[in-house]
Amino acid sequence: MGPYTITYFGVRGRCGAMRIMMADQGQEWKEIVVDFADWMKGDLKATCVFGQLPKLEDGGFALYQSNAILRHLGRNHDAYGKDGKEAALIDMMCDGVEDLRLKYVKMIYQEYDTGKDAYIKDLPNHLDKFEAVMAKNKTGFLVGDKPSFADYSLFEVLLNHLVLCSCCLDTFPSLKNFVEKMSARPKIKAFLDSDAYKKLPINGNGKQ
Ligand code: GTB
Repeated sequence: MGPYTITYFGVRGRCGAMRIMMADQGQEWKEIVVDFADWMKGDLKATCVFGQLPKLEDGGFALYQSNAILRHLGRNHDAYGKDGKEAALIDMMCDGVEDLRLKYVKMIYQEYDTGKDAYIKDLPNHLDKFEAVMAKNKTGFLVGDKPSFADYSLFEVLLNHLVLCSCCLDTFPSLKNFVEKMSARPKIKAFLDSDAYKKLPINGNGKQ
């Protein structure tokens, strides 16, 4: 497998989770950073299956859609459960994270000024579902006893929500413990401390 190359804009955005996952797995990758003004010329867009980024290249194999990319990395790096049932549960949790991510993205890009407070008020009604799964599994991960691609996706979305509202996990002890433990994994810690991570804005419009 590999070498891996991510083509994306200069933000964390839809590539945050896959970068954290590759860092934690000790997998190197290259980045092609696309300037949004260049993107607007349309030549690169025309080559993308859905007219959007990110794109992951795995050697000569090109893949679009961030969650398909996470699944591909999950298969390549043994982060997709130990059997078919665990894989199905990991898919379910990844789709649950995607539902939350879509709400977050809508608020950030379309309703930040008018909808941020209501979003934060409603957030516990979404986080409590992840808290229940995490508390029930007791391993510190959503499914099984080691991180899957759904854990990396949840971790990244929680990091973004802690920037939005620093106390949002205070009533969710299992999620708080999860974020602390994931942040302390040596390769994740090194990545989160790196300029490559810190210099990138979370979102393309500067809101966070
Ligand atoms: N379902 C897809 C996935 O999960 O990969 C969604 C991908 C997506 O929304 N891609 C956006 C895109 O390609 C970028 S993420 N937009 C360009 C287009 O549609 O023509 C959001 C985003 C917006 C703006 C910036 N920016 O200005 O730097 C960065 C990221």
